[in-house]
Amino acid sequence: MGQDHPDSKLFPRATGPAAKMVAEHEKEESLKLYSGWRVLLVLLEKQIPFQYIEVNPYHKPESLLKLNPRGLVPTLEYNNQPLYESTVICEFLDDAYPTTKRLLPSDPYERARTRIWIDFVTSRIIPAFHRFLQYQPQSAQSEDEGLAKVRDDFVDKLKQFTEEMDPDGPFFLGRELSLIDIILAPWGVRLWVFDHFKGGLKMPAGKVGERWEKWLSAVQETESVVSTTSEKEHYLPIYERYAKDTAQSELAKATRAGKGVP
Ligand SMILES: N[C@@H](CCC(=O)N[C@@H](CS)C(=O)NCC(=O)O)C(=O)O
Repeated sequence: MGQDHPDSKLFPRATGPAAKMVAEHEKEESLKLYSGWRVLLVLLEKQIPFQYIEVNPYHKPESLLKLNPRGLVPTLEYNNQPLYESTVICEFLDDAYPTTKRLLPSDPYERARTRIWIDFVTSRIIPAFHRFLQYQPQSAQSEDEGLAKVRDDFVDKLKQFTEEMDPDGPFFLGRELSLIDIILAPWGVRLWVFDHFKGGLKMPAGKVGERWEKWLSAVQETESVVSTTSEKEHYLPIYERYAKDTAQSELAKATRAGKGVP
């Protein structure tokens, strides 16, 4: 896929704090990450040395396509071997580098429960996020009703996720950030897109709403998240294309076709 992809001209590089992080990880390392926010957070949290290779996923370099036939990021190169699928890579890194901070619980039941909620984020929350963001009213009446429906569906998914959290937190499993927080973080910290484009998220007040806000604040203040966030002004044109349902990423196309995450 070349320069002619409709989204290839969107600002393709990290900006602000994220640009600094990219610059700090340009040096050659045997472990190479081709973009991807979740995996980046895992690498930083676990203090694993890595080389960051920034790719424009809409203008895919040959080096990425050689490693990952799907041409998606994140893609990891580990001892000259490829790995892809963000949740698989995140779990792999926790297994392959066991001596630093563990991101999955050691208790088998809690590990399995975490995986249920990792799957919930991928199979339920992210598709609902995109159905809401890409929603286009068919008529003046459906503007309110249709939007309310996709909003409620998304909020309902966030509520279900929140109800599973440790009651005190602030993170999902308790005091420490773990993999399940990282899995949702990239979408959590970009919820402002709904205020900007879709009239707000409207998470309910009360116990669940408060617990959700506590989780979100803790994630937003986490050093690895802060240091990998780009400037809002550069996210806006990207998200405007989603909000108008004109984005041509695989995820945008899958959402339009009523499918899940690619
Ligand atoms: N299931 C994949 C999804 C990866 C994915 O959709 N990546 C996006 C960027 S976040 C991408 O590479 N998009 C390029 C495209 O749509 O062509 C994963 O979790 O790794």
